[in-house]
Amino acid sequence: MHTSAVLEESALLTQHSFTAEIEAGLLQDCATISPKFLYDALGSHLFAAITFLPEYYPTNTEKSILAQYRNQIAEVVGKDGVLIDLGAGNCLKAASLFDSLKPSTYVAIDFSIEYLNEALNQLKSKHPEIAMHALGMDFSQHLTLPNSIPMQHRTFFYPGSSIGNFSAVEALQLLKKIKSQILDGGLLIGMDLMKPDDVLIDAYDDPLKVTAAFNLNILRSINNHLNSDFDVSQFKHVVTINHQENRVELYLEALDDVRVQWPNNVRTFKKGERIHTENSHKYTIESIKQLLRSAGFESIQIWTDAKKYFAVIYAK
Ligand code: AVJ
Repeated sequence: MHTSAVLEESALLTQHSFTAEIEAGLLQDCATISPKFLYDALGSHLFAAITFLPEYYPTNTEKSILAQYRNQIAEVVGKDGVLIDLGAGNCLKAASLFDSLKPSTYVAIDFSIEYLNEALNQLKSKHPEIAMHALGMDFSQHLTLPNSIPMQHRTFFYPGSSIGNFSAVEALQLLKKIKSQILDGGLLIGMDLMKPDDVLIDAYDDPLKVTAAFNLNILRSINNHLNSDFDVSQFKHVVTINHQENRVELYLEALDDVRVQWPNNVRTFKKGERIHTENSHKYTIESIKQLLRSAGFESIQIWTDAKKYFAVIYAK
């Protein structure tokens, strides 16, 4: 009861600020939309589809690292704890850890609460022994857990290199926030490593065009939030690699001159003009250690795959 009251309240607060946030981004010279708006109900399903693409190596690689080192990971995490899943999505990754980590409580947090509830209801019947909670929130803004979630023995699970969406400054802020909510537990996080450009381009511009659909869908998500009239067919998915910033960048490029309007405002895009929708930062073992140390983590353990495509880290 307490949890749902908290949820409704935060949903009201955020609804208002999203309009202003989206509008500000669209009106900048170089228009931007925050990647969190990729994850409406359809977007969450499209992202789930991406994770099944053979070209999208992060999910499969992370999965194989988690499987290969499950015993070592279970050892450092310990049993009977509270597993807090940041950006839980379809909850499949966390669920794959249940047998080895044996959590007593599972807290799934995601921006898209409808999608999360769908996923969690299925999981509940499979694991009646685990207390489960779904929280719909934008944890990059506030990471406040209900008082009913114990403080002891928390493991924050932040897989998939989702942290890669954030700039170095934002990532550090979020990691500090996570650290401040850990007493005797830790953080189990997945982070993507730097690799050849062609591998990155294949992963983010796949031949089936699932990622293109995922990226373009953000315009429909924005239409719903803002009451705007973006026409998806007037834009195309573009991927570039920024070597200075060590990241993949996603854009939507206007195929023609485009005029978009919403209550009280309008924005025109010239042919070729781009809207920036996502950054996906890539790390090195050294930059991972540096980032986690700056956030206050003292003990850092890293597992990786043979190709060194991806890293799973336990930090406390
Ligand atoms: C969920 C942020 C980790 O950056 O790889 C996948 C999102 N975007 N394909 C990523 C994404 C396009 C994904 N993260």
